[in-house]
Amino acid sequence: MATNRNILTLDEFTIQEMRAFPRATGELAGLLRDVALAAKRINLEVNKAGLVDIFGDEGTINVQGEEVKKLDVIANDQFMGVLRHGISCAGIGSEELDDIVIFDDPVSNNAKYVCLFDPLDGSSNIDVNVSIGTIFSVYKRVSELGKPATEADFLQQGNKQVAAGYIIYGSSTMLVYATKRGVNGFTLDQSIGEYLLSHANIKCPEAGKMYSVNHGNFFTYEQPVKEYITACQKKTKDTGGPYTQRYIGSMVADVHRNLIKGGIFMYPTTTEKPKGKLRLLYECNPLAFIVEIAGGKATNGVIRILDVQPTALHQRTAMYIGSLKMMEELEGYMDADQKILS
Ligand code: P6P
Repeated sequence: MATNRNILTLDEFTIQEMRAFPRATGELAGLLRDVALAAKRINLEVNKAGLVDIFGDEGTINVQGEEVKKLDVIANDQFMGVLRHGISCAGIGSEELDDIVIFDDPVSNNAKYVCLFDPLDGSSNIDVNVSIGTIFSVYKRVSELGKPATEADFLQQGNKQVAAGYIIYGSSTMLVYATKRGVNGFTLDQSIGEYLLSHANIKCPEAGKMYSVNHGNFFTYEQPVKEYITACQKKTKDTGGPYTQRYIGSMVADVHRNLIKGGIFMYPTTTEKPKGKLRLLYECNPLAFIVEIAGGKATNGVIRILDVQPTALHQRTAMYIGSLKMMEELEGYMDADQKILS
C-alpha cells in the first residue's frame, strides 16, 4: 500500500504538538515514543502468541532455547525496559508488579514524569484471538527533581494526568492517546513500522445505542443499575432503547468501540467484588481521561473517576464510562434511587 505522504507519523505529530508549546522540552514526546516502541515489540509477540504451543508452553524452554514467558510478563518487561532506559520517566507502577519501581539513577531522577500501566489488559482473551490492549497513564512528578521519585508521584488524582493512552491489538494495532489538547489515534503501518495518524481529534458521540456490561452478574448489581440495563433492553421514551448489547470482555476494546461509535461500558460493584474489579490507577483513570477529553464522561457511580483520591497502587473501583447522554441517563436512575434512600 502506497504510504500517503500527507499522513503524519506519531513522531511527526508529537513534534508538531511541541511546536505549539515553545517551552516544551520534548520529554513527553520522548516518553510517548518509548511507549510506542514497546508496543510495536509487544505487537509482534501478541501476533505470534497463537504459535507458542508450537514452540512450547509457557514456563518451558522453546526451540530457540528461550524460556517461554507469559505475554503479560513480556509486555511488562518491554515497557519497563524502554522507560528505564529513556530520559523522560523517573519510575513506573504496573499491574504486573506488587510495588512501584523507582529507577533511581542520575538521568531518571531528573526526569519530569512517572508512568503507570496495565501492560496487557484482557490477556485471558489471547488464546481465543480476541482483541487485547495496553493502557498507560502519565503524571508530572510532584517530588523534587534530582532525587528519586516517591509514592506521592503515583497516587495523584486522575485529573492531574498530563497524558494517557492505550494500544489496542486488534484487527489492526492502534495507539490512541490524549493530552488536554485532544485525543488522537494512530494505526500501525507494519510495512514501515510507523504509527500513522488515522483518527485525528477523536470525539466521543454524545449519544449512543450500545451498552456493554457482563449480564452474568446482573442479579448482583445495585437496583438503579439493573433498572438502567432493563431500560436499555426496552423501547422507552427516555432511553430511546432497545439498545444493542456488546461485551468483548476486554475493556480497552469495549471502551475503544464506544469512543468511536458511542456507547456506555459498565463494570459495577458486585457481591463478589464489593469494591469493583477494575483498577483505578492504570485502567480506569487513563481511560476516563481519554473519554472525558473526547467529550464523554466516567464515574464510579458516585463521583468522577478522575476526582477519586487514590490511596493504594492497585486499588479497585466501579467503572461507568461512555457517551455523555447515556451516562446522564444512567445517573438519572442512580439519583432517583438516592432520593428514595435519603
Ligand atoms: P469479567 C479483563 O480481565 C478485564 O480486566 C477487563 O479488560 C474486562 O472488561 C473485564 O476484566 C472483564 O471482566 O468479570 O466480565 O470477565
